[in-house]
Amino acid sequence: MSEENQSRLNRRQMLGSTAFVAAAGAASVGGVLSVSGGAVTEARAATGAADYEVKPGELDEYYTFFSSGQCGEVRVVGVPSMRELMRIPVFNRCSATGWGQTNESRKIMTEGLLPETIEFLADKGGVYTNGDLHHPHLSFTDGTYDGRYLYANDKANTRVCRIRLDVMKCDKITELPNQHTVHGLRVQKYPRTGYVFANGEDGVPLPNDGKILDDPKQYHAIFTALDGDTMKVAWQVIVDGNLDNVDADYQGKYAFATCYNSEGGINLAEMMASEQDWMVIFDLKRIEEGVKKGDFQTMGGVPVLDGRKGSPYTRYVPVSNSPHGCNTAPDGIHVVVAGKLSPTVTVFDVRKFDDLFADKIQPRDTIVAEPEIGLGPLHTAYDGRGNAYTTLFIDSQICKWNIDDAVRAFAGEKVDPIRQKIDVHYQPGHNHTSMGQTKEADGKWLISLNKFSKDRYLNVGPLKPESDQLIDISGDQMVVVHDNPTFAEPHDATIVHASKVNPVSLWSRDDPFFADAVEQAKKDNIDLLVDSEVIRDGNKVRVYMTSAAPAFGLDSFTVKQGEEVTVYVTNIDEVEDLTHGFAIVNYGINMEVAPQATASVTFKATKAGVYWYYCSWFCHAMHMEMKGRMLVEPQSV
Ligand code: RUQ
Ligand code: CUA
Repeated sequence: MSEENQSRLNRRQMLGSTAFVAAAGAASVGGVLSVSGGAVTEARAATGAADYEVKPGELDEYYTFFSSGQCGEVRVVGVPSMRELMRIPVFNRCSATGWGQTNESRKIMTEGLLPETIEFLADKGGVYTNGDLHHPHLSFTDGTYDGRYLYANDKANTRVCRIRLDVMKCDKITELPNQHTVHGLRVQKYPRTGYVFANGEDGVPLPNDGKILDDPKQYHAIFTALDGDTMKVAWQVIVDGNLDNVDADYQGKYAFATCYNSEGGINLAEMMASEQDWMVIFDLKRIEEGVKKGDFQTMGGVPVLDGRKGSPYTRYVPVSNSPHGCNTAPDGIHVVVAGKLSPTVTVFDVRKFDDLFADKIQPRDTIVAEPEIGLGPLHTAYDGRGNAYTTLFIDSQICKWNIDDAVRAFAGEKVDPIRQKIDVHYQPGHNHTSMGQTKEADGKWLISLNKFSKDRYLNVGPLKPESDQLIDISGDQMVVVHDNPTFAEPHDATIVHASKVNPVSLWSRDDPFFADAVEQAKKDNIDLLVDSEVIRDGNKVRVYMTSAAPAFGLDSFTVKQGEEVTVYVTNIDEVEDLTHGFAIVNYGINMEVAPQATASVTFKATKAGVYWYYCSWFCHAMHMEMKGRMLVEPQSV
């Protein structure tokens, strides 16, 4: 740490960080203007506490889409209240909604799997039951969110998902061939999404069929671009090293990824051996031309180009060992790569990438700043006023620094880019600003996603929650205004202005989500909104019933032991927020049926006897009575 930073830190510690910040805030009461980094902003009053409170009945200004790590779902949270609004199951199974059990969800979970995975899962229930969802990112049009989709990765089983933001349900899951894990995920920002970029982290033999095992020289990591509209793989590129995080420019020309393990090692010592790793830059036009020219091998049914060092498709820029975060600034010019093991961040200027690919400059010539900001820098967020906010994992702090000042300091001027450091509790990974990953960054809020909560909350045993902290960044000084625990393990979050997302309240009857059920009903001459009927089709039984608070269309239905039963429930209530459920006691079945939706589940009636089914989502004063009986005749009868 520089002497100046040290004295800054000492001074702050002397004052006590909270008292210092409160004092700084108090000075701005009454709308006093303060000047910060050349930008004049009206500082928020006092501690900001009055500003973050969302009173009962009031709505939040932002949606925040949180990942949930090894829980495998996406969580929707309101900012600034930090209230959890919804959970969207994706790679997990969900007891409340029937995700992983309904035919509609199972189709989404299985149709994008590779043939070998379908075979692998055949005796395991047909679907993966875990996922590790790290990076949720919305679709863009012209540099900002368009409210269509949210994409996210599954690090555990190498999948990419898409969530429809109109109904807040996952509608596509694609497993990536050739690749072994997908870690970083970002989307094309311009002209639109477009591509979804998925970083392959681990290297394995290609193909990974057991013929090559303990020969790490023949392991390769893969970079994938999916088509965000079809969710099919557009192309893949073989790279050197392990890809970590990825981002894209605002021009639609390049994607770039941090890359560790340039050594090609297979254990910690080997992976950390050399002083430098890389940022890898992908030239999208050249890659598309390469695909057109046929400069690829087809592997796993997709075009795979060779993008290893020396390839025309990529450039490898040396940066300090094991870089991590990779974040494009809303100015459309700067990209910040976090040093992790180095106390520095490296700032690139995307305008120099054309010259780099034209071999007019050297890789390191694309770097325009490299400020030392603190220990363990991981991820960077932006306020749209020229400032960057980088998490310092080891220091347990957020460092606010000015990009232009860092560039000037790199050019030799005597200027300290650091504006402020604030303690967070504890060990932050990602951080995020409101709209900060778009060209519409508004500089109001920052969330610090802290990996450890330690003593911050009531003790709940050896397994502790994580800790999210909301920080007001609208004024001259950052102020922590709220913190809350979160369950495993939100890696990442995207803060989106509420005006960008417009969900519906009722399903449309022609929604593709349950189109299969509608089609089957048509074949069976069933009007799903009217009829409740049992159709027998050989060894298969299709049970159609409506649900309208507080009754199902059928009081009972009868099947034979051993028959394959599909129950289709249609919620005919045309009422906002009137969701029904359908659960069968001792048959392990439950699903959500939201207003105007049809949901279906298929099972074998292996147990004879009387089985009550009931509505599992509270819908009416007589919700307890909303039930019926499945009568399973024993096989011998
Ligand atoms: S990574 S803590 Cu999975 Cu987003 Cu950086
Ligand atoms: Cu229908 Cu509860």
